[in-house]
Amino acid sequence: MTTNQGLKVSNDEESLKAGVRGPTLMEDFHFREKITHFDHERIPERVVHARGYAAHGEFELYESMTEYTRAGFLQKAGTKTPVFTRFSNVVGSSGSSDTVRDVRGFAVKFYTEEGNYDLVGNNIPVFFIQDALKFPDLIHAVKPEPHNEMPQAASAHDTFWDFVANNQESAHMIMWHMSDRTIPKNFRVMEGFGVHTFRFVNAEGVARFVKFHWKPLLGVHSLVWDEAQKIAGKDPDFQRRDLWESIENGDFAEYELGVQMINEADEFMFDFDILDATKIWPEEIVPVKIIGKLTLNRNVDNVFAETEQVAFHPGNLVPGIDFTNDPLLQGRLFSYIDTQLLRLGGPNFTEIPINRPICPFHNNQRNGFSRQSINVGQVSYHKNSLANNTPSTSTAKEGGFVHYAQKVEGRVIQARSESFKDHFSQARLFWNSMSPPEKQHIINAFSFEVGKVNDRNVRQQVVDMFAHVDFEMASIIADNLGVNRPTGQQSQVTASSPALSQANTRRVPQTLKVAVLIGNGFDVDEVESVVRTLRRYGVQFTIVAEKFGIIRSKDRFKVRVNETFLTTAPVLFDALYVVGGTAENQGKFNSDLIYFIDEAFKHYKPIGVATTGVPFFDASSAKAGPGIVFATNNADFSKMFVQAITQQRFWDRDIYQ
Ligand code: HDE
Repeated sequence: MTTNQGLKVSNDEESLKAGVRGPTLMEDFHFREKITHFDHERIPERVVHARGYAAHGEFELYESMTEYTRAGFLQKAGTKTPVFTRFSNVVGSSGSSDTVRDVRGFAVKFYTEEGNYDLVGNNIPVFFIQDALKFPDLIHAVKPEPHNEMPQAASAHDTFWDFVANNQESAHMIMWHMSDRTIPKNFRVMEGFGVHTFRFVNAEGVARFVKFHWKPLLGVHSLVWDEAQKIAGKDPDFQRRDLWESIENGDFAEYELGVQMINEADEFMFDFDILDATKIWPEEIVPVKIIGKLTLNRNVDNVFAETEQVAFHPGNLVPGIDFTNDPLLQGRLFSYIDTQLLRLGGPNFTEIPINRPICPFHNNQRNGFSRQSINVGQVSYHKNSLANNTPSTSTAKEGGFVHYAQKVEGRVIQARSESFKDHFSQARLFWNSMSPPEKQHIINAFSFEVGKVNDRNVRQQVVDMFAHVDFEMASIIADNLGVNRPTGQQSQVTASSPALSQANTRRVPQTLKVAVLIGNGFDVDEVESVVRTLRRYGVQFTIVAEKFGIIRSKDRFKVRVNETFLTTAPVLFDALYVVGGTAENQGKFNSDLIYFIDEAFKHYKPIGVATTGVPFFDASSAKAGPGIVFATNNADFSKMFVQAITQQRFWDRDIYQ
């Protein structure tokens, strides 16, 4: 151990004192250096997206995109680009909980040979507002209320819903916000979206409008709200833990990159404005072309140095990718560098290792707080002759970034385009696209969120607003909230977009987590064969019992316990395997095990019941039906159980029977 000056330290236990019971001395430089550094350990958290978690990985291109863009990392199939991806919650402080109802950030930094390219997206394809000028209002409304700093990490309060009702451009985003998308199960099973319309520009200078999508290979899956709330207490780190552990286990998070493209000539062909960030381009109208894969395969070494200090900026582009006039995007181009200057203490944050490009970089920027580079030589200006006019600029052919020569015209004006004024058609398209259980979840979410609003007038305004999306939905919500049923007209849109429903997503058993609830006296042959099948399908299992240590089967076969009924919880698993046992069919063991069954049943999860597990199942409030698989007299039990696990939720289960 040394001081920061490199001096070897002889004592790190006692400060320097005048006598063993005397006062501490000012001249104890080691004490002062250590405490001073500690006092300065915190930096301001991000004003939004404060709670985040990140991992390293790579992006591999499937097919050349030369026809559409000159971006170097999109030219040759097979090209691999290192990436750093940070997922985040928008509203909560950095110490809040993972599973709250919130939009998730999905920010990817590509370290390309042509410089860093940042795709700073969210897990929802649209946004609350259309113009960046309104961002501080939105965030002030959704953050904890200023007079009492409550509630933390939640949109269920008066100011947020007052904002919504009085800023109706939020309608489409609110439908997504009330859907299962804002309670993703973990980062590995959520989509990502660039949200804005960008441009691809090819070597000939031909441009196309483009939207970016990340599609998880495991499908899109969510928690149920009761589960999300309980996990927030049982394991506030649920989603970061999942990412960390999956990567440690070699189960890398994988997402395919898709692009939707529209020719410049077709800009006005749609019944929405393609520059409006409150609109999607339905995939059925503009197909998503899959062009590559992101794999997150390495955890960070140090969360502060990497995850906290990473600085994303939608303005970090490479040649071949450019902006559009989306007014939300334009505003972001100012905000991100501005916020990094405060958060990271000056203009040299690009020199922090996680932010540094992997390609060489040279310019005449100098000095500032915490400068790392030692720039040599006499010259720090352009143009010059003393250094042979270096660093020199590059032409487009040499790889220089040349802004797309977009034609602009018009009057300087503060106004919203007429084409941005339809707020309800796509909100209704989203509603039309939901499966019946998804619709019910949206109604429940509205009833919960707006039910937390104290002001009756705000409740009424919300109900009246969402009658424009669906009259019946708003009427049910009105009844739940104890306000008047709405009057007014619902949108006439009848179209739907199947791609928006999670009911149509991919389902695979790999990496799903099963709790094996077990006690002494189980049947080893039966359990072993099930566990073998789970392993074969990549399903993970945890042995959960009343106490840590060893559990013994009827014939004294030993199993080591991983978790106890106390240290874990049913909400932390995707499915249960109820083995029970014979010896302990009484007291606390019974009631703990039955609690697990009741919870998993209520959360629509698969439950496999071993022969020895039947008495426990019978004693619970769960009933036989969808997703409940019994081993008794069932030669195909293991297979059927894995099928049920793969299905993940059984929405047709009647949990109120
Ligand atoms: Fe951000 N946003 N944002 N945002 N945003 C920030 O930058 C901002 C928006 C997004 O993991 C801040 O470094 C404005 C849309 C992500 O580090 C800040 C507007 C989308 C992250 C900021 C938006 C995003 C941020 C805070 C309205 C999806 C976290 C700290 C025009 C496409 C990145 C920081 C990370 C972070 C401003 C809207 C995504 C203040 C003004 C739309 C994923 O600069």
